[in-house]
Amino acid sequence: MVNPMEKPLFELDKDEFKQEIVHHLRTTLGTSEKKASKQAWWMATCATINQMLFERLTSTQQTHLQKDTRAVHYFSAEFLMGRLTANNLHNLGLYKTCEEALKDLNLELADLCEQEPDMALGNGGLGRLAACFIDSLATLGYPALGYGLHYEHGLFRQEIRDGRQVERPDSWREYGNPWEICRPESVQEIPLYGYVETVFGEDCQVRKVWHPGRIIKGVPWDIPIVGFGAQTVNILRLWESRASNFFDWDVFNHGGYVDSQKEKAEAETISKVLYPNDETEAGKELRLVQQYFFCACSLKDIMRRYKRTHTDFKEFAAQIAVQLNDTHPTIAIPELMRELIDEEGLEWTEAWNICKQVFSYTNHTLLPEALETWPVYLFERVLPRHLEIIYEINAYFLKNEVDAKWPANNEIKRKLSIIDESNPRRVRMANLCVITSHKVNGVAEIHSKLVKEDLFPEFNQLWPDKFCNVTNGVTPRRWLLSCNQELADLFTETVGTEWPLNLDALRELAKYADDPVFQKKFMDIKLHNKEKLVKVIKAETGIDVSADAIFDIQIKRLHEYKRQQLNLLHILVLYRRLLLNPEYDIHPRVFIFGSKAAPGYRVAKDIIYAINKVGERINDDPRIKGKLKVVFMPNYRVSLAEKLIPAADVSEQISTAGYEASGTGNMKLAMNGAITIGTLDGANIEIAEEVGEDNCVIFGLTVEEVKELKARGYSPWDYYYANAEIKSALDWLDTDYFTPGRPGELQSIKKSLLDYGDTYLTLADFASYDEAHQRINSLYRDKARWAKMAIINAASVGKFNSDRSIQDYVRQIWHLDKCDIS
Ligand code: 475
Repeated sequence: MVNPMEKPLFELDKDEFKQEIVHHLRTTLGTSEKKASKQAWWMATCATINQMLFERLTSTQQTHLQKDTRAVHYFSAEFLMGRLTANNLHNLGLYKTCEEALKDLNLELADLCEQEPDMALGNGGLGRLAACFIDSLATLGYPALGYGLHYEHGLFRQEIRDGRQVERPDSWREYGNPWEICRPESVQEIPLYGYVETVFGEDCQVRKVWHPGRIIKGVPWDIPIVGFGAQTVNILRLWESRASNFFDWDVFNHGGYVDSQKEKAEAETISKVLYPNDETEAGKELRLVQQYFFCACSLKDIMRRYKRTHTDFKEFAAQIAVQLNDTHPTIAIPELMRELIDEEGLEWTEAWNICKQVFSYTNHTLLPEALETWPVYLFERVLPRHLEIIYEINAYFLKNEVDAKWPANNEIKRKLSIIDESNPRRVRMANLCVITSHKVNGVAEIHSKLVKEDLFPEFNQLWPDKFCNVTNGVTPRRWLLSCNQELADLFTETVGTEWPLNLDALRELAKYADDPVFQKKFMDIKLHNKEKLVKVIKAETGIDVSADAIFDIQIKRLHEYKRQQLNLLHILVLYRRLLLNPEYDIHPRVFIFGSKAAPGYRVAKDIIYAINKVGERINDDPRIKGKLKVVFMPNYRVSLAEKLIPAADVSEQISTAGYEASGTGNMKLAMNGAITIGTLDGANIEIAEEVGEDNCVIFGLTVEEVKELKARGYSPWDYYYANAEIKSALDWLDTDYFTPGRPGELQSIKKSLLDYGDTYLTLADFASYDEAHQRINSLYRDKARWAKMAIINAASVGKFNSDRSIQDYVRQIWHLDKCDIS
């Protein structure tokens, strides 16, 4: 059945599509139908899609140039794109046409899509948010560019060996990637290192001249970003570092082949790998160089494009908005100052006024270990001119803003200064962001409130209008239409074709929430998705699970604040209850985890090990009759999320209140009809508001209660001694029960929860979490009740469409106009 929603934009029918694929197989891939591998078929399909994509890309770019549109430039060290084939087909309105064309060739589109490696150019939430946002910007028809790094190796591939995480390199473009286009005509040269000279010019002006020690070449790769409906195709531009030709030749001509190779290797190192740290600062020189490299390339590119239609900088701030995705691209601020003053000859205040209008900053985390600071000595060596500019901005700010508001208050000056005067002195990137940006936003209501009140209270007093909230969102095209096609078809049948653009249209579904016929259709699809996942689980882990069990899913980066250890502790308690009482009344449950740990984060890796070891014992224990299963899915990534989310019954969102800025997996899971078990943290609060407290299961301490408990002095030992089940479960980890012959292997979990003070209040929330799970258990037993809850969840999450987030950014921060593409 052809989905009525798809109006093929390009009048290709199935047969023509088929001819094109075969044509590309022969002429682009140089093979034949008889010999072609799946990989070749996939590439030929992509080449066919690109024919249409490029046509729209060109018309979009031409129109933007002709109309001289204002655009937003989304600067992000990460874009977690995942796979693009299915997504591009859906957005072009050609998915079903392509599927049928391939069927005629005895090929499965879904199967070919599996050939595509994930573009894992990000760590987690922050990077995936950037990917959803550029999808929404194109869908809504806003002129926008994404700017980032063209990492040769994305986030590591995770293997599990004897229960432990092993990191393997990711090579997403080993055999070429059909979605990227190299643009040699837009190469940039980026200076680094060296020294600054003060010169007296012929015009009797004193000037700063930076004599760089190295020049690196930046090569842009464009990924076309097609909006749903394919009117607009924007660009994601990622910069690859290479040795500058100039340097190569110099050394090479003097016979220094080896030296020139070294130079080449060093230059290429900059965009070689993504730093695998999430929510922590890398603090490494290479990281600073990466940040500067992509920001400098992007700003030069912006200026080059601006100059196509302008001769001075008077219109610059009216034309250009730059959004800083966290502090990682902060160096763009002094770089734009430097370009405008040193290269373009503007006055300092002129340049500063432009910067203040151009930049805005999104904060994604309150964790102190994530707030970037750089040693001054490092800055001095790598970016000497930028350090001078930062000093000037700081002096100007402290004198004109801080001293004016709090005269002669050195304590406040010390706190707000861009320079932390401790030893060694450090540059605080977040302060530079807040001082420059015209808007600073958090990513969920509660988070934005904490940004104002706890993280930047004095800045908020100085500029109360600067701070705002934009609650995160996710694209329903990828996270419902594409990943859960059966459910998408049911929704289209029921409420019409409009919902992928206006997710609020799904509100209509609530009318059918009590209808047994609709409930059955809805739950049959869930069951079918679970059956598909059962096969994936078997293939990936060898574990047998039943689709009749409750699929309880926690998928996110591994971090103590996200509390995978709370989930594990609860599993241990359930297991013990079942051993003590084989009749213990629970509906069979499969606990599924997917998570990567930062390679240097010991406790996080120990938690992965513990989940696997506890899982092995539980999964093989005949005494509990399959009532409990624990599955750790290796190598969690976007494409795996697309299989897990449609199959989830329960969504675990159990961070300590006040620590998860927003969460976005919580939105994707609710959108696919999973019931949230969650704390009042991040966007969970807003999800609970939208779906109603009856349709999710909330537990645990609130932000205020967490603060009070910490202020009172929290001792996990109190809970350990007061709750016999907690005590038994934790003591169990000291034995060799889960690691036969090797006692003590799991002790670091217990240590972090007791000896090291349980920073994230796992034990304090345990009883409440356990009680919440008992509610889940009894709710699930009532099939009609559960179906109703699941339907209401899917019907109520319109707010969490990333299109709404983008509209909020446009209204509050970017002030863009939509642009029709002819
Ligand atoms: C929050 N990543 C989520 C999501 O707003 C939120 C940090 C340093 C270096 C590399 N990556 C990071 C993050 O800080 C991150 O992913 N933050 C997440 O941003 C989108 O939904 O609550 O934890």
